[in-house]
Amino acid sequence: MQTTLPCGGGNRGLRLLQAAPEREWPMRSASIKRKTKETDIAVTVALDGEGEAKIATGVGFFDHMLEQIARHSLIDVTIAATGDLHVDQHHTVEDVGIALGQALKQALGDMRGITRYADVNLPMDEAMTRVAIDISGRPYLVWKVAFTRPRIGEMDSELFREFFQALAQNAGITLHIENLYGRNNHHIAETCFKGLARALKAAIAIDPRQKTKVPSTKGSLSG
Ligand SMILES: [Mn+2]
Repeated sequence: MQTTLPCGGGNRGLRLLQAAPEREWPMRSASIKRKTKETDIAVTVALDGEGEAKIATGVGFFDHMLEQIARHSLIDVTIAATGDLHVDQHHTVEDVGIALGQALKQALGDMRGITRYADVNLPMDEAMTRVAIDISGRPYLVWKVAFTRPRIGEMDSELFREFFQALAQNAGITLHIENLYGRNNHHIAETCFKGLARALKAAIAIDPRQKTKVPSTKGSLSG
């Protein structure tokens, strides 16, 4: 019996395929609006973005940190937040963590194809922070970070933990952040955010060897 190749023109069919590459994976994105008596927040994320950031929370140093998340995860992030900053920064920082976490969770959907686990050691001058992440559907934060100043810029240092707690809880991720050493409080804070960004970038990346599968022997990461 004679076999014939489906494409008679040599590798012309292959070249045509290469000339019109199609996106294999739909853009993973989400928008969240969250309004309470304390804060009014709008967040959008595009996981497969280029790290574009449009951030305005009314807390300058916090904006600087949130921009690091976008820039180093390559997630496009917009955050517009107005809050009761006349009380203090607590509600605004925590509620941005809640809304950003909800947006990440919604954008990840059923988590099909993701790498799931990632860890990074993130240096900045004299400071080093380790961040490990499991996009598990099970929220948990381990926070081993100490600051020696009550504020960085105008931001209250104790609120960093509140932000990461709200983010982990609402994104449904297990998140371990440990500052291994460091002296400058600005550097220590920045390594936490950049470390989260780089770990997130790796953990949400689609693994081409399992792109149709949820990375769990349970077959589900819904928590
Ligand atoms: Mn900085």
